Amino acid sequence: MFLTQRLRVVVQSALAVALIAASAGATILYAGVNESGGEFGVFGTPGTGLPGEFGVQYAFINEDTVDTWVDTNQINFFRVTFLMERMCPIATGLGSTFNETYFSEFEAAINYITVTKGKYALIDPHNYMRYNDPSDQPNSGSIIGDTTDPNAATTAQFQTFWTELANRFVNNPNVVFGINNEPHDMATSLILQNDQAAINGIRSTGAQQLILAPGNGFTGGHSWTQVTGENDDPSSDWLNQIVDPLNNTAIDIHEYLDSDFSGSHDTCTQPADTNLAALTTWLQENNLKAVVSEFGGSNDPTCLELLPQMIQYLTANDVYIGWSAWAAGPIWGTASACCGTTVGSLEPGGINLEGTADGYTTVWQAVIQDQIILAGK
Ligand SMILES: *[C@@H]1O[C@H](CO)[C@@H](O)[C@H](O)[C@H]1NC(C)=O
Ligand SMILES: *[C@@H]1O[C@H](CO)[C@@H](O)[C@H](O)[C@H]1NC(C)=O
Ligand SMILES: *[C@H]1O[C@H](CO)[C@@H](O)[C@H](O)[C@H]1NC(C)=O
Repeated sequence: MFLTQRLRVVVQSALAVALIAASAGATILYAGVNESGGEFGVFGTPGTGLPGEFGVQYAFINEDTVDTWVDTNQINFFRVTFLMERMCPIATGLGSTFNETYFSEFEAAINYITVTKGKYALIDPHNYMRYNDPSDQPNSGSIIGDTTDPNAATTAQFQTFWTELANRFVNNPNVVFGINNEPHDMATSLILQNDQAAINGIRSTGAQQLILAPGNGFTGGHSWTQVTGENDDPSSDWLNQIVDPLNNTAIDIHEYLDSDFSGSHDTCTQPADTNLAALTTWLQENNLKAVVSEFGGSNDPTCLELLPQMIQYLTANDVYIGWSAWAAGPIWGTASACCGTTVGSLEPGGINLEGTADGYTTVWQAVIQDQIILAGK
């Protein structure tokens, strides 16, 4: 999730593509939510909230609401966020030296989801492909691999980091590796270079699990074939050059349905079928799959209409193999995870700012729950 006024929105020329009939075979393998919280508590002056206090400034999941999601809502996929500056303290830098306390807290959440509950967990370094200053995400911190920035972590360090992380989960088939959250405003060729380094590191351990590779422009689906940022090449120009010896890497897509695709407004005006059409064609032409690991909407009637339509579009187009909504998590309180200030989060049993039921009731149960159609089910 990003907070943006800066996101340069290039409204897509209306590429009207007919919706494929909803009866086409569903190929959704993963359906679920984000569990956001491991990256919380760092906004302010540089260093704020680092390393942070577990359970106070950051936390990964509530086990009892994960139980609700799995046992009542029948989802099978959780995207679990963490902060790279907590996993790899700035003093020792990005690489194989982890903060073992933070890692074990994160590992406990992943193991609860994947071993205790038997579902899938997507590991999400929530870092916008930046490292060393998360105090004003998504804009602070040095771009990984930026050779013009003497403070930047190198692509080789990023590969070392992913090699270590993958090695720790190599024997857990229910783990999915997300290379990074929402790269933006950097050379698209460098995103490819960093993605490839992560894939090389992960595969060097023998890990065979699915990897998700992000593109530029906050990995937005609507802008996949467009110039984003100041002058950055479209993701579509570079991301089809990824090489995975196991052919098990999919594209990681985020897509919000409000006017500027930021997820900050409480009305939805951007239908997914037209906005994702060019991406869908690119995926088909390049024999690639995608997971929409972030999307969201409020309980406004416009969102309650467009959200289920979006999932229906993903279900009807076999290049999409999964989705996870933004967001549940243990420490949202009454705050909204996206989409205006009054909806609250998707955390089961929560309330919003106004003291009424949060988005779990008014969005998830209202319009998303019925859209879970998994392949083979
Ligand atoms: C490691 O993380 C724990 C938990 O957040 C924290 O208490 C500790 O100070 C951290 N250690 C370092 C070296 O950052
Ligand atoms: C790679 O995977 C895609 C999509 O699953 C598939 O269509 C393609 O044939 C595979 N290519 C190889 C070389 O296995
Ligand atoms: C999942 O959580 C991350 C972490 O904050 C967030 O950026 C993202 O938007 C969320 N995705 C969805 C689909 O909710």
